[in-house]
Amino acid sequence: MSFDLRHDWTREQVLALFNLPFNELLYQAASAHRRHFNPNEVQISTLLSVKTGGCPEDCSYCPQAARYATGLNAHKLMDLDAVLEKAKAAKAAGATRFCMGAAWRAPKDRDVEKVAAMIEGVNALGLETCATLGMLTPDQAQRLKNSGLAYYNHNLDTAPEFYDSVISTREYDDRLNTLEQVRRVGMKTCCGGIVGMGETREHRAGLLQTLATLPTHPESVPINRLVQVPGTPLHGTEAIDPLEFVRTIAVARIVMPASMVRLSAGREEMSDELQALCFQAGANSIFYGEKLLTTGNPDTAKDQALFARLGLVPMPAPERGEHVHLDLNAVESAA
Ligand code: SAM
Ligand code: DTB
Ligand code: SF4
Repeated sequence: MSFDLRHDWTREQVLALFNLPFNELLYQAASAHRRHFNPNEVQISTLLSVKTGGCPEDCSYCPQAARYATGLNAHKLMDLDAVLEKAKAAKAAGATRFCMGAAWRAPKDRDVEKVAAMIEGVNALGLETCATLGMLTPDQAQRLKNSGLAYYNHNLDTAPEFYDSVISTREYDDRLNTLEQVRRVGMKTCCGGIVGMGETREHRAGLLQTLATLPTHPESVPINRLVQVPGTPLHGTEAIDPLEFVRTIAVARIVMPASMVRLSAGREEMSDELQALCFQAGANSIFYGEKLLTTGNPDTAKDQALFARLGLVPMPAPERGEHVHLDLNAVESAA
């Protein structure tokens, strides 16, 4: 085990990292990044909402909660063939991981059967698979593992002490329990949170400390910047200072140095310069494609231009060792 892989971070130590002078923090984060990764490679994931809206939960950031009038068109679980068409397109565009999201509190067993077929189909295309379906029973976790699911995304979202002001229909411990079921059957965890929900720096430190003291660090750590959707209770929240967002990425990189830190939701509102700072701070994964689940994401051409400007290249899929290709030639002149 690498000397910097620790599971004993205290809240004070994580907060002390947040409080470092910006340049020192970025230097430490960039150093940790280089110890574990090629700093010029970025892992590319594409998201698909396979079941949209109509969710019974009250997550106050989420446009898919049925109780908030967000104008979203709900959609039942997609057909297998339609999902595989989207997965093929994602692969052709250069993604190595395909993440299927469903607006469920928890799936029914018959839903899991249908998603298992999607996972088998996506795996057969040569993509890494990820799913985010809500809370899982032990048997459901095992069924997904048996279908070949590599990653399960289930976020802690925020610090334990801020959680109750964001969600009331599900406990923090429920989330920890689902993560335990996922680990127990040998799937990798994708687990992070959202910033910009009105939380304090202490809360951000609390989220990262909780993640970094799980029995194993989540292999992927999505850091989402709240996408403010009209109709959700968090619409109108004061936006997080962009440099504080960069600090959050940097601290995530230092405390979970061998994990993929994903610059997730919120990129559409970020400048190239802010994203470049996030990559400098150790972010090494993005969602690629015009849509997240229900909200927008930068156009692929814009991301290709950003990669070309920064000399970033897509990270090959680990276990397959395939080299992926984003067509950067078309945009080289923009660099
Ligand atoms: N329903 C399942 C669940 O909650 O676990 C899976 C889908 S849910 C949409 C996945 C994650 O998306 C949430 O945990 C949250 O972190 C993120 N998310 C949802 N709405 C968001 C928003 N407006 N801005 C940023 N992240 C958001
Ligand atoms: C994660 O942490 N972020 C993604 C993924 N996991 C499933 C979802 C972001 C959703 C943003 C709001 C939307 O598009 O609905
Ligand atoms: Fe439902 Fe997931 Fe949205 Fe919460 S985050 S309302 S559980 S879709």
